[in-house]
Amino acid sequence: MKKAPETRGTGGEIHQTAGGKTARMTTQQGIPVSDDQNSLKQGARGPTLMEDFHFREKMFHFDHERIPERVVHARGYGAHGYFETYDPIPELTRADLFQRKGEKTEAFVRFSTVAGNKGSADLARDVRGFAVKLYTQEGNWDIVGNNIPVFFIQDAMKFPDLIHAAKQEPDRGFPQAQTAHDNFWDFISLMPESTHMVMWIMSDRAIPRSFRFMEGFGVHTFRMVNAEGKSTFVKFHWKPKQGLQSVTWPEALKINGADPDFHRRDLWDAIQMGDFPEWELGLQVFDDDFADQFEFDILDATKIIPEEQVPVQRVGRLVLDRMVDNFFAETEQVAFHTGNVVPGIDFTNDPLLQGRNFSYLDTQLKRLGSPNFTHLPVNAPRCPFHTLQQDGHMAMTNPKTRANYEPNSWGEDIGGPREDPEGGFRSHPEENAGPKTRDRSETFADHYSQARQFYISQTEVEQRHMADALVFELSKVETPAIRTRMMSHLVNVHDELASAVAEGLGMDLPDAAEPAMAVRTDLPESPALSILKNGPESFAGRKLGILISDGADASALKALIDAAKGAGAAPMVVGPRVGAVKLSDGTTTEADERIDGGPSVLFDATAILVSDEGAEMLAGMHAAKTWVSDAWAHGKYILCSPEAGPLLQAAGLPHDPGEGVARTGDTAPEEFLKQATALRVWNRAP
Ligand code: HDE
Repeated sequence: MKKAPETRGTGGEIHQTAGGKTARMTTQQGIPVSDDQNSLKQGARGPTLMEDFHFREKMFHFDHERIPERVVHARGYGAHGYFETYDPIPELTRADLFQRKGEKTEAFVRFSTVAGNKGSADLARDVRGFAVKLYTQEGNWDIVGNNIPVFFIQDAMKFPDLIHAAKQEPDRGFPQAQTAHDNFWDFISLMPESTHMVMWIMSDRAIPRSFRFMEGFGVHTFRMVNAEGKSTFVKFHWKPKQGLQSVTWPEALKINGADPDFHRRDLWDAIQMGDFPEWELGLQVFDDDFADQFEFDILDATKIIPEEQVPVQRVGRLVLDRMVDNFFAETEQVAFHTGNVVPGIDFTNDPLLQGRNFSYLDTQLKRLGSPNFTHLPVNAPRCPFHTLQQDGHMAMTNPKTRANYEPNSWGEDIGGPREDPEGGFRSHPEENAGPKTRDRSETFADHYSQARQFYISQTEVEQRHMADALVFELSKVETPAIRTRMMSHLVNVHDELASAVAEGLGMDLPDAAEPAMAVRTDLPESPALSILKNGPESFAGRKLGILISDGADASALKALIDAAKGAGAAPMVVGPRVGAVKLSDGTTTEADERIDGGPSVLFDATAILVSDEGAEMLAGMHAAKTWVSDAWAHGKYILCSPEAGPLLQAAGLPHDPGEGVARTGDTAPEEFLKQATALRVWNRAP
């Protein structure tokens, strides 16, 4: 029988090793493979033979590639980096990583959404996970936080209910990665304690521009304990050096279609370009006296401590400078756990934190399938570690000692590790007493005052976005009684917000839900809670989309690209084709994206550099018109060449486009980028 013609490509099978030689393909057992294209058959058209161990092993392994995705935070993206300590803080904590100025501690961070499945889109309206693993010299310390400093519920008992309500409804299996459905709002409207969190998730915090432009929070109150055993309360903050930035909801909807991996790609691009994102670790430090006189309970995870009341003290910086080598090995298998604390860090009795400390090990065992998940490189400590734990599935680092028990009378070499009563982790000896009870403390009863404080701390634009978000979400709720119940909580938060939402829904304002405690209207505005009041100081780290056509002014294009790079931004050229676009001086340039593949919604600011003929040609293209009309409608800053007129008009822009639209002859590229630091012209943005 004739052999089928060779179908192998010329590039795919060449795999270079570090030494420059092509690596020889083998099975998992190291047996060299002669043919990876065809299974072993009895005759070319005959049955496949059972003895084909290569086929069997390959298929067996493939069939077992998937592990259970995380029950929450399934969709995530991780990167490596380091934490660098500013000044030592031994007075606060004995934690080793804070003892030496300039010390660098290896770090791994995983960002995530909460509700969506692993394959869901990045721009879901959702909380973002911000989980940091610090591989310190005294063990791994995980700060498993979010980009929002409060949570929906006060007691871990309600977590499964919250997540069940937020995820797809169990009978129909949808909606995916959305809170805009009956079950979510049904549960939320029956849980007044979630009202403060509702304000945050209905704000633009829930649709960040990227991971690089969002804050992180440890949420709970933790303790720091110094060498003398003195404990101080602490809340953890991650402050992005890039400034805060979010997108708007109409943009989020479009981004999810144009690039469902928008946040992943953003982090990948930035790190590959050497533009390493940074956050400063901030501490809000306070003592028992403050805790006693503070308006709310510091153990209640639905409350913040305003930064204006307890300032955030910056003690180090986190830099992400390396992407993973392999997504599965690192990002998928990384196992965070709130219980991973080091000497000098300790817990409080926050009932949410206590519940979390119990939960995370279960989820890791379920996902990773073995109690030895700590042997995986991404999870293993970087400092020496010695336990007497042994065996189990996939044990890779069993103790080498004779003794696998303790106490033992074996000598130093084979007697195994010994406890360290002085240097080992010791829990803060907090005294607790009281009856065994399922009560919730009365100090947790105020559910609306800080929700109101959050609302009044926003700019008008942000307040409008919150009202719009509530109208969008509640419009997707099919059961009127749920909408009404939810509205009854909003009435307690703020009249203006409640009225705007009621109007948007076309319903009358219901009576206010009976608050367990009177709503405080005396809490002052906290500017730290607004995104727009904490935006970037420059256009650095942002993306500029430059739409060009054949005949575009070559020198204007070069000047703009140079200026953007000089400002630390990433210019991207969008053209009618990705291949050669011919410029005014006869040279050609390649576009990074074709117009429909690189819509303006993907960029922070835009430029339209076209020739007379180019403008006419693009004015007849739907994708080009949408590119321009979206840039306009989304309030983007736009720099255009004088020839762009016909395209702007075809896209429906007014003759005098007003603020935020500059012309290349009148405005230098550097000046334009300075203006674009404001990111949006809000009076024309959605
Ligand atoms: Fe989590 N959470 N959580 N959570 N959480 C998980 O652990 C849980 C909570 C957070 O990138 C799970 O490894 C309970 C608050 C992040 O791998 C699970 C409660 C905050 C991540 C779990 C909470 C978080 C998780 C699922 C209520 C912010 C992703 C997969 C008491 C402070 C970590 C996993 C990563 C993941 C339990 C509430 C943050 C099931 C029981 C509050 C960032 O163990």
